[in-house]
Amino acid sequence: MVKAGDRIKVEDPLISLESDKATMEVPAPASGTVREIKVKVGDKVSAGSLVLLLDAEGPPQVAAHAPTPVVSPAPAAASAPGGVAEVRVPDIGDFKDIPVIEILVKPGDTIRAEDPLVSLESDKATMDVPAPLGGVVQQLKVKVGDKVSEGTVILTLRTGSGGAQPVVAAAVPSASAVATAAPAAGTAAPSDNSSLTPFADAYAGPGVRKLAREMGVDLRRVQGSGNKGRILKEDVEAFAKGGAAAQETRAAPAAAAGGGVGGIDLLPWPKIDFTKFGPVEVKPLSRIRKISGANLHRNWVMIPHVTNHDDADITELEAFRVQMNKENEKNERAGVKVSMLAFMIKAAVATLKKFPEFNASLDGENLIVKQYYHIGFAADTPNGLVVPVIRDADRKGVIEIAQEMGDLARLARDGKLKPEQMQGGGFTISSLGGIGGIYFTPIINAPEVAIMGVCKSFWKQVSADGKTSAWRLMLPLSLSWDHRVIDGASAARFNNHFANLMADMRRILL
Ligand code: CAO
Repeated sequence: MVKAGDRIKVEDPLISLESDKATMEVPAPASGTVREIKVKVGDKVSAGSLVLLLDAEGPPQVAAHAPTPVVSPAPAAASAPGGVAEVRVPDIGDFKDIPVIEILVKPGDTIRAEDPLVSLESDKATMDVPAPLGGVVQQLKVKVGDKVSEGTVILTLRTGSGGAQPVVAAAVPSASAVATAAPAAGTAAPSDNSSLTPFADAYAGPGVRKLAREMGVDLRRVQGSGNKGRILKEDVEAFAKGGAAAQETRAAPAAAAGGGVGGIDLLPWPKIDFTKFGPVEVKPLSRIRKISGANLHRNWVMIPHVTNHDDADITELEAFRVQMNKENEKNERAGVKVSMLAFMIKAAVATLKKFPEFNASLDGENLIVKQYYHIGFAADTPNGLVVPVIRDADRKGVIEIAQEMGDLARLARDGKLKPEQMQGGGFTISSLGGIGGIYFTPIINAPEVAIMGVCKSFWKQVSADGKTSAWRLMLPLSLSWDHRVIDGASAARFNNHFANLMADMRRILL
């Protein structure tokens, strides 16, 4: 990455090494001018091999540097650096058919050599494919979810006039040359911003970004302690352990007087060798679970949740539903099973119309109140939780919703949901009704501000006058809401209204 005569600074990357598992950069131990390079591409090196001679400015800050694994493939080759170049997946070792998990650029973007273009994720590593040269992105040839191997064309790049010269190797990665990648909001799914990296201006390598993604850390809030503010693994770990406060303290000591503001001061996670106590099996988390885990963690920590529990009397509605499903078996709707959840989606839409602040998102000091009614429902799949979205549920009937829900739940279980089928939700229902339980505290699916959890209906003896009573079928409701946006009184009214609609769906017509 450097040549004789280059002036470099401490920690600037000098050479890249690649083992069968990872690519590593060897950083400069001191600032100075490169006198002579002692290795060439293809040479094999080990700890202690002489890499180059440096006329150092001042004493080296560290005598020898361990290589920093960055798990990043070498730059891809471009076929026509003068006009339109095809950028292909470079040699990525033994990996084949690796899914594209993020597209970090879009047509029209001006990019520089080494800017990351797409992220790939195998079960072993996350890799960014960097631009082999600068130019303007002309056309994307892959999309999120596509599987790629060495040689697959990722995009075409216009490299004509305007500073789009082919670049040798970037000697010093610039702050924008290393973008970050973090999953988008949404309880379980890459959602609205799945096509663009949300933290494009954070300066961190792919390994660090992967760690940040797994730990649910927003890299934009992390102060890098490396060269030129580069974010290191330790910075992410410190931030996740409550270092946010410590980090922000460094920037503004006065703000820290209260202690822990902006971060959580917690003990480090216990590291235990469980084999000391008995046999164990190590099972890597699925991709969905890792992404949903990071999102759920953020939502749980960042949103002041309150959950209100209530019951809806669904005695008549359940009788109607059972009767309707029986009739449907004999008519043109045979095969369409209408579930209680489909009715709940209609009741939710009508309730959101009455309480619009529940169909909203916080954006700084503004509340974005949605005028559309896209309702997500949590679906349990073998790989983890996903949240498909029924769009425009206000314009659909119960049967249509039931049908669509069935299709989406099937796609979810088969792992075939498209990102757009999990985007845009304004409110989510999480039903454990088919399984059991009475109440639970669902975690809000940010950037939404409320979620309705539902458990298994149960028979309860109810008295309206304290003298007589009757057995009624009750549906237990658990509404979690964001206390920054909603108050307890509104939440109680929301549940009340929802329950009244479930008790008598005719009220929706009023
Ligand atoms: N009370 C009692 N029984 C209920 C019920 C309720 N609230 N809701 C559904 N049931 C019953 C149905 O009547 C049906 O019984 P039969 O098989 O005897 O007809 C059975 O449960 C299955 O219901 P369904 O097929 O209609 O499915 P559903 O609409 O309840 O749920 C789906 C569909 C995709 C939401 C569900 O399969 C699922 O994945 N649920 C889990 C969601 C989840 O994990 N949430 C937790 C998120 S927090 O980690």
